[in-house]
Amino acid sequence: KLLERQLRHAMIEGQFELYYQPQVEAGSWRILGVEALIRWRHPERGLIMPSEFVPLAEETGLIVPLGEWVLRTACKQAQPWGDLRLAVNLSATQFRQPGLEDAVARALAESGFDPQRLEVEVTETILLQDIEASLDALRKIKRLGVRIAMDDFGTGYSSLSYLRTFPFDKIKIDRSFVHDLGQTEEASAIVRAVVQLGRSLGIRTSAEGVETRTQADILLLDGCDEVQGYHFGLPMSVDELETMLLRSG
Ligand code: G
Ligand code: G
Ligand code: MN
Ligand code: NA
Repeated sequence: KLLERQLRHAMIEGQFELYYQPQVEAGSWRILGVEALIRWRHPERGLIMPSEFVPLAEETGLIVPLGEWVLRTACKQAQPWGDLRLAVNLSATQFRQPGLEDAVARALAESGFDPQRLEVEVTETILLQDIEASLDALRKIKRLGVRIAMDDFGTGYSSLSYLRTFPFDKIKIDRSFVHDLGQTEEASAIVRAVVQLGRSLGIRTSAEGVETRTQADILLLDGCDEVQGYHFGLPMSVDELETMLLRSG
């Protein structure tokens, strides 16, 4: 209850910030885009990570207005970043609320952001609720020209049929598989299988949580299209990202 009150207060006071983590093309190691990740700049406690407040924001429904703030802010901030793509995380709770596609459309319109540059990341938890409603919302978002990525792939009950049913453009292989690359042959076999699956369905594959050069090299050999992780860049503030973009030309 206390945390919930603090969350509401934080929204009114504008204590939330977005950090951005690079998403990189395998092989060329060029930055293709960034993923927006929310942070809470608490006046006393400092920077608070999403694991400490996003679950409560989801339970209380606060994630709906907060998620709209994320969409609007990310589109506005990323607008001047050339043709960099922008990935934004959406919670299952946001799909339970009608009008998610309108919120996406408004964020795009307000900032004049090219819909082709936007990608929304969803986890399979959206599939555990009203599938028809989620599918309808995803289709409407896709009709705006926005891409859809399946986040944390392989962690839950991911049924292969969902890949056929839902209009995913990208699969993000969960970092638990990436962690074991170079240590177990099975991890690489799983990555290759997901890449093959993606290719036969026309879906790009990305790997999360890449922390070493060895992991990156194996992912390239296994055929992953994109990589993301501390090895290529931490989530960073707008200032840090813009400095990095200037340096890399
Ligand atoms: O860096 P990291 O600790 O930022 O993120 C932890 C988790 O919080 C990730 O699973 C991520 O998907 C989630 N998360 C980060 N930012 C957002 C956001 O803006 N909206 C939602 N719904 N989840 C987010
Ligand atoms: O939306 P998602 O759950 O994928 O959010 C990404 C999360 O992964 C964020 O918490 C981010 O800080 C974290 N992350 C990003 N790169 C790495 C990495 O290389 N290693 C680990 N362990 N976590 C990472
Ligand atoms: Mn994500
Ligand atoms: Na993820």
